[in-house]
Amino acid sequence: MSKKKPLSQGQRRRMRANQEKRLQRRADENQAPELQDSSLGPELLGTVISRFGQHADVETEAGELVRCNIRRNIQSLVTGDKVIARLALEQSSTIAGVIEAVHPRHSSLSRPDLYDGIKIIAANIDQILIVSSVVPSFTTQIIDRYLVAAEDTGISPVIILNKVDLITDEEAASIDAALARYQAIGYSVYRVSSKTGEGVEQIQGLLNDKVSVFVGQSGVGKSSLINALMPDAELIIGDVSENSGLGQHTTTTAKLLHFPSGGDLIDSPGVREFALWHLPAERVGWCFVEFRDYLGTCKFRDCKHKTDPGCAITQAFNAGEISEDRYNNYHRIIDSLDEQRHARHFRSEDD
Ligand SMILES: Nc1nc2c(ncn2[C@@H]2O[C@H](COP(=O)(O)OP(=O)(O)OP(=O)(O)O)[C@@H](O)[C@H]2O)c(=O)[nH]1
Ligand SMILES: [Mg+2]
Ligand SMILES: [Zn+2]
Repeated sequence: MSKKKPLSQGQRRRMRANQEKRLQRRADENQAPELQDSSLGPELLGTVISRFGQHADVETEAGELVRCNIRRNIQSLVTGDKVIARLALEQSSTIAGVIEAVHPRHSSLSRPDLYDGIKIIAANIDQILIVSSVVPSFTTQIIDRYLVAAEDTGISPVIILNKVDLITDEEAASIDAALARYQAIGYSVYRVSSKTGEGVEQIQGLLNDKVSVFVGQSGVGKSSLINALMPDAELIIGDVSENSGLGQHTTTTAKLLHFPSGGDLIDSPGVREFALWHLPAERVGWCFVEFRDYLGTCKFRDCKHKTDPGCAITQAFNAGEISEDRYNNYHRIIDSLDEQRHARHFRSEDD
C-alpha cells in the first residue's frame, strides 16, 4: 500500500471548491425541464428522507418515495424537514418532483464546519442518541461536545455505549466510572451490543413515537445499531480501519427510517470532531448542566472558571461536586473555541 502525502489545507480547499463547482454545474443541467410549472402536479406535503447535493428523497403523505430537485431559493434543506413538493406529471428522468418550500423547523441539530459554516445535521428531532464505544476509542470529550449541542438546542440526549461485547476487564472500571458520572448529573445511559443483541430491547423502548437521531464518531456502530433495532433497515456498515483505528465514514448522508411501532430514526454520518465554535463561551458553561447552580456566583463577571480568584465553578470542582473529567472537558472546549474561530477567520481572509 502506498502512503499518500497528506493534502495541505489549501489543496483541500481548492479540491473542494472545484468539486462544488462541478456539482453545481451538474445540478443546473439537471434542473431544466422539471421546473416548468405546467408540467407539475398539485402541492403535496412530504418529509425529507435524505439529501444528496441538489436533490433530495422526499416521502409524500401517501407514503410514496420521490427523488426531487430543490428550488434554488431554498437556502437550507436537511433530513427530517417537512416540505411542500410537486410531482412531475410525466416522469422524464429519475427526478420525479420539485421541492417548493420548507416548513419551519421545531428543532434542529447543527455543527459548525470549517468550510461550510454552520451545517445542520437533521431537523424536527425530539431526541439525540449519542453513541459511543470502546472501538475505535471511548472518549468522554466527544460525548461532552454532543451533550453541549443537545443542551443548547433543547433536544433531550441519551448516552449509548455500544459494543459492550468488546470491553476488556482492564477497560471496564474506567468506563463504568465515566458512565456513572453522566448518570449522576441526570443523563440516561444504556449499554448495548448490536452484535450480540444485548441491551437492544431497552433502546427499542426509547424510540416509540419520537424522532431520534443517532450521532457519534465514525465506526462506533450507529448504522449497526439501527440495523439491530430494525432488521429491514439494511443500512451499510463499515469496517473500523486496522491502520488508523478509526471508522471509515461509511454513512455519508443522514437518512430517516420509520420505526415499526411508530417513531422515526435518523442515521447520521460519523464525525471525527464535533466543533462548537458557533457557541459563545458563556453558553458552553450553561450547557454543562451541573455548572448551572454556580454560574453567576463567581467573583468576576467575565470569570473563565479556571485560575480566576473567587471562581464558584473551580470551588465546586475542588470540593468534588464537579467531576475532574467534566471540568477538564469544559476547558478543552473553551480553549478549542478560540483556536477554531481563529482557523476559520484565517481561512476566510485567505480566500
Ligand atoms: N464487536 C462489535 N462490533 C460492532 C458492534 N456494532 C458495530 N460493530 C462493528 O463496528 C463497525 C462499524 O459499524 P458501523 O455501524 O458502520 O458504524 P457507524 O457508526 O455507522 O460508522 P459511520 O457510518 O462511519 O459513522 C462494523 O465493522 C461493525 O460490524 C458491536 O456491538 N460489537
Ligand atoms: Mg453509519
Ligand atoms: Zn468562575
